[in-house]
Amino acid sequence: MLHLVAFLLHCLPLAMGHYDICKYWVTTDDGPSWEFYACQPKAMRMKDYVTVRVDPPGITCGDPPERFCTHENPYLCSDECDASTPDLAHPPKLMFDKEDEGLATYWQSVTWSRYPEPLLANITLSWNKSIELTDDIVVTFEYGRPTIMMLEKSLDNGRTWHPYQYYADDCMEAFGMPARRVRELSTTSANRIICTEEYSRWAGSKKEKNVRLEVRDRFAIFAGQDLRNMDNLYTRLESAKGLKDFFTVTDLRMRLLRPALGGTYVQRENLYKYFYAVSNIEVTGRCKCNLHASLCSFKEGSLQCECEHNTTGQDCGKCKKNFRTRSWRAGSYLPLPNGSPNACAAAGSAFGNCECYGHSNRCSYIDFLNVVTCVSCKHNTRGQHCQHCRLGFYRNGSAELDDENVCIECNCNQIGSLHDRCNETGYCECREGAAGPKCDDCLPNYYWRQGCFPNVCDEELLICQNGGTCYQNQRCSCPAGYKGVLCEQSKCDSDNKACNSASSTYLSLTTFLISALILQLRRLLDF
Ligand SMILES: *[C@@H]1O[C@H](CO)[C@@H](O)[C@H](O)[C@H]1NC(C)=O
Ligand SMILES: *[C@@H]1O[C@H](CO)[C@@H](O)[C@H](O)[C@H]1NC(C)=O
Ligand SMILES: *[C@@H]1O[C@H](CO)[C@@H](O)[C@H](O)[C@H]1NC(C)=O
Ligand SMILES: *[C@@H]1O[C@H](CO)[C@@H](O)[C@H](O)[C@H]1NC(C)=O
Ligand SMILES: *[C@@H]1O[C@H](CO)[C@@H](O)[C@H](O)[C@H]1NC(C)=O
Ligand SMILES: [Ca+2]
Repeated sequence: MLHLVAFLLHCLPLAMGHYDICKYWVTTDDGPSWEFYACQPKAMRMKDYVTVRVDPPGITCGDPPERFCTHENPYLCSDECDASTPDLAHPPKLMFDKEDEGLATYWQSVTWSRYPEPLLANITLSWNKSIELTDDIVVTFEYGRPTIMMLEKSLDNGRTWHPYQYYADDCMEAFGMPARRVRELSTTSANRIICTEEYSRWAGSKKEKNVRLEVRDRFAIFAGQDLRNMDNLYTRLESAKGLKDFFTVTDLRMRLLRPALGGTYVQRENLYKYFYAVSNIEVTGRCKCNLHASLCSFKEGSLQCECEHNTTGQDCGKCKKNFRTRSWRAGSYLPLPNGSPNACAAAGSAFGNCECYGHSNRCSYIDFLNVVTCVSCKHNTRGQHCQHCRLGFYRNGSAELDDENVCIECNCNQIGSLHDRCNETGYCECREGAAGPKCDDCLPNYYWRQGCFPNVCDEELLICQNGGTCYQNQRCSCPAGYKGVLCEQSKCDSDNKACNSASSTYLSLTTFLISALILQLRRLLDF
């Protein structure tokens, strides 16, 4: 039996290519059974599955119709863009059509009639699916490449964006970055974001049309010039943090920041020759299925992995229901050459019958109790089956037991609450005077100051007397001559001596001031 399996493992990769199959039916002396492998879909032309958005509105030429010229023929401005005439229209979809031999079809922007205001356009490509790039992104510009542009990417369907590559005829001037080439990068900098001048210099608009994001050159850092040593690349993708994500996108955005100039400066008297025209955007990649699928299909407007290994989700990113005995894991390229499937396991299939709801992948037998129990429950769970929440956490009513979010932290206010436990709806137990689910509020007639204290004064019942004012419910600030918590006591009542001396000082001060005033008045009058 071992011989046969070994034979198959040895032969499959040669026959089938790398990581092409998820499972294989093997017949052995013990009868037929499945062998499972790490697997990934084939690379595809991703432009066939993309949705595109061009910004700002009105940036596409032809509405109203407009004339334009080319850099080769700047004074023969006979070309016309007219959105209402199919032959003369240049809508965004022409960046993704099949090019017939010879004639290029292209999207075109309005001309730079508003110079010196910049001519800006964003082209956003969305797949609603994680994609792993397998070859260069190649953008083809008719009539000259932009002198400044940048490429951005998103990994979360456009919620957040990150720079991918900068392009300029002068990187320092445009972006304050030194110009670099991908070929200068090393194994430790293979996912560095660079600014390149290679695709932005004027070379005649017919000669150099392409702008690239060099995926192959980055692969070559590990796999060698003709990508012969793919094993080394796969090993690196597995171990180097962030490297795999560098080649993964859900969306791409080209920010066109300055068109081709055809020379060193802009000719204000002929702005009809400045515009963007993109005839093709080639994106080659495969669906990211976490090495759990060899097929990816286009269903209901989106790409979807056809998940194996009892995984599910758009990217095979979780275990199927009832297959959550272990936590979900991505398949692995290692060990070479077939990788590890890291399949999800059905309850009962692995460790006797110990269900851990996916919060633990270890069970242990406790001899003197004669039970099997989950070990090191994760996601803040505890219990024999990781079915309870740890102290200080409570059960998330809208999550199932095998959900990572099943336990929510109580978050009791440390000062306001008696302890950090809470009840099943997240309510903490409050100290006297404290209130609210987390005990971070005070009951009425209490004020907060490192805990809740009863009001000393307020505007209703505990009013400061004799013209005193209540300071933050904590104390009355009393006028001279009064004291007591609510300024209810006259100082004279309680201590006559203090009272007299205070008032005599007061009197003599007044007398002094009046005398001084009279003195001043006399001087004025004498003058
Ligand atoms: C292009 O997208 C960026 C965000 O990445 C945004 O700040 C900018 O305003 C957009 N430009 C246009 C012309 O829509
Ligand atoms: C994105 O894909 C998911 C899963 O296939 C789907 O449910 C959703 O409707 C898609 N969204 C859009 C905007 O197409
Ligand atoms: C997935 O579950 C099915 C049904 O229990 C089983 O036959 C199959 O072997 C499982 N696959 C893997 C990779 O574990
Ligand atoms: C409760 O679980 C749901 C489902 O997983 C999740 O969307 C939600 O964020 C969780 N609530 C909290 C407070 O974590
Ligand atoms: C939790 O405590 C709050 C406040 O005391 C109470 O209203 C709620 O009914 C309690 N929930 C449960 C499930 O006991
Ligand atoms: Ca085209």
